[in-house]
Amino acid sequence: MTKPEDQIIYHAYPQSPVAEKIRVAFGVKGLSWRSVEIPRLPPKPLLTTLTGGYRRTPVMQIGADIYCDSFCIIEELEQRFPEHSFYRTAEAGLAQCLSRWTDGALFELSVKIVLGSAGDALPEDFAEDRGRLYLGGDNWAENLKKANAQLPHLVAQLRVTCSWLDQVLEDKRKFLLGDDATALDAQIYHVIWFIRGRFAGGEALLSEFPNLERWEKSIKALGHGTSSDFTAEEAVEIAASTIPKTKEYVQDNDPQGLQAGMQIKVGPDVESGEQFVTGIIRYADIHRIAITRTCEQTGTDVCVHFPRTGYRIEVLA
Ligand SMILES: N[C@@H](CCC(=O)N[C@@H](CS)C(=O)NCC(=O)O)C(=O)O
Repeated sequence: MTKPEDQIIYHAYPQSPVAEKIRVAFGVKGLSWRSVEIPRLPPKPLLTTLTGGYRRTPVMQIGADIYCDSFCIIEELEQRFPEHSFYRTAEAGLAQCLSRWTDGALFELSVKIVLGSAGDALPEDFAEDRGRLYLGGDNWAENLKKANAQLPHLVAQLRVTCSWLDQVLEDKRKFLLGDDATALDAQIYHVIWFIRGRFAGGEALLSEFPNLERWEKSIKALGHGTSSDFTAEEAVEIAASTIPKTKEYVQDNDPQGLQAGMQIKVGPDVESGEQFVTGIIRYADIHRIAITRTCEQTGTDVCVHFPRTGYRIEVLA
């Protein structure tokens, strides 16, 4: 049986599309995980006490190591559980490049369609929070109206991507890169899942693409691995009862001059005004930055991991 400090603890909420990306990734590898349901809106005190302020969804925890961002989570899952690799073809690097586009432009387009089509029907606090995150900070209300007015244009943009995917799947392959599911399936599927589930015109849009719909069924059939519920308090308790397992290492030639022991802050490289997380560098390489910080609630150390891609690091001391 897996020891408590080695269990995957997954902090997310059911409606989150990025959380669905990782649930599918769990399915690809057939993993078991503990599910902590977090609030959809801040404050999320039992999450941010672990992350140091990072508030996005999802976050994965294993013991006292905390993994922020779905990109970092997928990378960590691949390292810890290499069986049923997320990368079945020689084009792994190309798939990573593509995943940056799905996480950025494609996801943002789908958010605009979902928020824009819901318009005034969105609860005010939710509209403002997500508007600030995805629709340009202080200009969110104006941009939400714009998304509503431009809905046909936005849908026309997404329809192009759907047709590209449909074309890839035309030869009856089960998944995007062949008959085995890879990370790229999860990285694209969550956007389609979001559009089908949350955009009123989603079903009609997707019904134009029979190969894409068949692929959706194959992904659904993979499932989400095996999950069991866990409370946020239990998760914090696990972090407090162990120590971070990440080794201390900083790769040479870091372009930002990063060195072990430096105090830095790190956060999403976007203009959304999100809180950065402060800590001491424990691990840094081309792909990953991990910092040690003390959890306010327990007074014990956690190690918080972020991908380098899409994240900004500022050296404090
Ligand atoms: N680049 C991040 C994006 C995460 C993201 O934007 N998630 C959405 C949920 S789908 C979110 O955090 N929304 C605000 C929240 O949950 O508080 C990742 O891949 O994990």
